[in-house]
Amino acid sequence: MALQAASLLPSAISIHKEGKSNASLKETSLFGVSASDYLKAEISPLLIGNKEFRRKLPVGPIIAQTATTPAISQAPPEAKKTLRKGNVIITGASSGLGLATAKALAETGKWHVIMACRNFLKAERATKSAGISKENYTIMHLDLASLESVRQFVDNFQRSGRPLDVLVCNAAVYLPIAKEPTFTAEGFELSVGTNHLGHFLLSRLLLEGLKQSDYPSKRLIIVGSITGNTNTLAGNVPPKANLGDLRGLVGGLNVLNSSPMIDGGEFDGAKAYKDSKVCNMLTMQEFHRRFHEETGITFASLYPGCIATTGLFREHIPLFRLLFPPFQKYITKGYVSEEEAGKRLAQVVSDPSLTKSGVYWSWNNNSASFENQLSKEASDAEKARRLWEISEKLVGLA
Ligand code: LMG
Ligand code: NDP
Ligand code: PMR
Repeated sequence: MALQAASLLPSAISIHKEGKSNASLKETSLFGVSASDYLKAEISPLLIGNKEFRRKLPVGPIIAQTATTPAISQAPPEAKKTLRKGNVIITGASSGLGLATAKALAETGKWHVIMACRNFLKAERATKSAGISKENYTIMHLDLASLESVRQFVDNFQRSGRPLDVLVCNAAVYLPIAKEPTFTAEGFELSVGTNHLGHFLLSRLLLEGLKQSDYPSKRLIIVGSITGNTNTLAGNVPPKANLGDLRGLVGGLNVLNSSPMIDGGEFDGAKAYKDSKVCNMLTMQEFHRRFHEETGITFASLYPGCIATTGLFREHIPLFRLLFPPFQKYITKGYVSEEEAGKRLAQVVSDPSLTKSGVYWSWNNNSASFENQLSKEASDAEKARRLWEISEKLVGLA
C-alpha cells in the first residue's frame, strides 16, 4: 500500500523505504499505517497463545461475542447462558458510523444500544430503515451542543436503572466552509464545543456508572481521525490541526474573550474540526492514565477509515460531496463503506481481542486491526493534562 501511495506524493513529502527503523516509521507512515503496525496486525491472532494476552481476556462468556478469534468456540456452553446483554450508549447514532455500529451490535442479539441523539424522529426513522429491531435499542435525547442537555441525558439514563457497560463518543459536526463561527448553548465554538467539550462532560459524568458495571469488559471509546494526526498525509492537507498553547481554550473559545479557536487564531471550520479530533484522542489517553488501573475500564480511540459518504460532509459544497467518494475510493484507497466502518467500531466495542487500553486502533487493507501511532501533538501527555484541566473548568467540573 505504501508503494501505491508513493505515486500520489509530492516530492516534498518523504516516504519511508524498506529496512528503515521503527523510529523513522513513526513520523512518516502513510494513511496512518506503518509497516511495523501492518505486520503486527497480520500476526495478531497468534497473540491468543500468548500469556499476557490471555491474562487480559475478559473472563466468562463475553468471549463468545464475535467470530473473529479462535477463543470463541472454546467458551464453555454453560457460561454463555449466564451473560446478560451488554448495554452500550452511542452518541450520534442517527446516521453514518454511529448508526452502522448500532446495527452491527444489535444484530448480534448480545447488545442493547442506547442511541443518544439530538433528533428523536430522525433516529427512529434511521432504526427503521436500518432494520434494527425494537428490543435491541432505546433512543434517548442528547444534544452535545448544550451542557444542560448532557446533564439531563445522564440523569435520564441513570434513572432508567440500566447498567452502563460501554460508552461510545461518536457524534461530530464538521463546518468546512463556514466563514464565521457558530456557538453552543454555553457559547463555545460549535465544533470543539460539540465534538470535544460535550463528550468530555458526558464521559466524565458517566464514568462512575461504567466503573460500577459488572460486565466482563467495560469500555469507553472516543472516535478519533487520521485528519487530526499530522504524522500522516491526510493530516498534512491544510489547514492542519494544531492546538498551540491552548490560549483560545483558556479564554473559553468565544470571540468576546479571545478567539473561537483553541490555538487563539482566526476562525477556520476545517481546522476546528481537526483540532477537536486531537482533543478526542488526547482525552482518551488522559482517561487511560488517570483511570485505567483503578477501574479496569478499557479506554480506546480509532480511525475507522474514510467513510466518504456520511452526513459529516453535509455542510461541504456539492462538488466536494460528489468528488470526495471516488477520490478516496480510487486515488487514496482510504475509502470504507459505512457498513464496514460500523463493523470496525463494533469490534472496538465488543471484540475480546481488543481489550488493551490507551490504544488508537486502525485497520489495514485486509481489514485487520492494529495499534496505530498518534502524531507528536496527539500523544503529548503534558498537553493532554492541560487540556483535561482547562476542559474541566469550561464544563463546570472544577
Ligand atoms: C481547505 O482546502 C479549505 O481551505 C477549507 O476551507 C476546508 O474546506 C478544508 O479540509 C477541508 O479544505 C483544502 C485544499 C487545499 O484542498 C483542496 O481544495 C483540494 C480539493 C480536493 C477535494 C478532494 C476531492 C477531489 C477529487 C478529485 C478527483 C476525482 C476522482 C475521480 C477520478 C480522477 C481520475 C484521475 O489542499 C491543498 O492545498 C492540497 C495540498 C495537499 C497536501 C498534500 C499533498 C498531496 C498532493 C498529492 C496529489 C494527489 C493527487 C490527487 C488528485 C486530487 C485532485 C484534487
Ligand atoms: P455523520 O454526520 O453521519 O454522523 C454524526 C452524528 O453526530 C449524527 O448522528 C449527528 O446527528 C450527530 N450529532 C451532531 N451534532 C450533535 C449534537 N449536538 N448532539 C448530538 N448528536 C449530534 O458523520 P460520521 O458518521 O462520518 O461521523 C461519526 C464520527 O466518525 C465522528 O466522530 C467523525 O469525526 C468520525 N470520523 C468520520 C470519518 C469519515 O470519513 N466520515 C473518518 C474518521 C472519523 P444528526 O443525525 O441529528 O445530524
Ligand atoms: Mg483527505 C492519503 C490519504 C488520504 C486519506 C486517508 C484521507 C482521509 N485523505 C487523504 C488524502 C488527501 N485528502 C489529499 C491528498 C487531499 C488533497 C487533494 C485531501 C483533501 C481532503 C479534503 C479537502 N481530504 C479531506 C478533505 C475534507 O474536507 C475532509 C476533512 O478534512 O475533514 C476534516 C477530508 C478527509 N480526508 C480523509 C478523511 C478521513 C477525511 C474526513 C475527515 C475526518 O473524518 O476526519
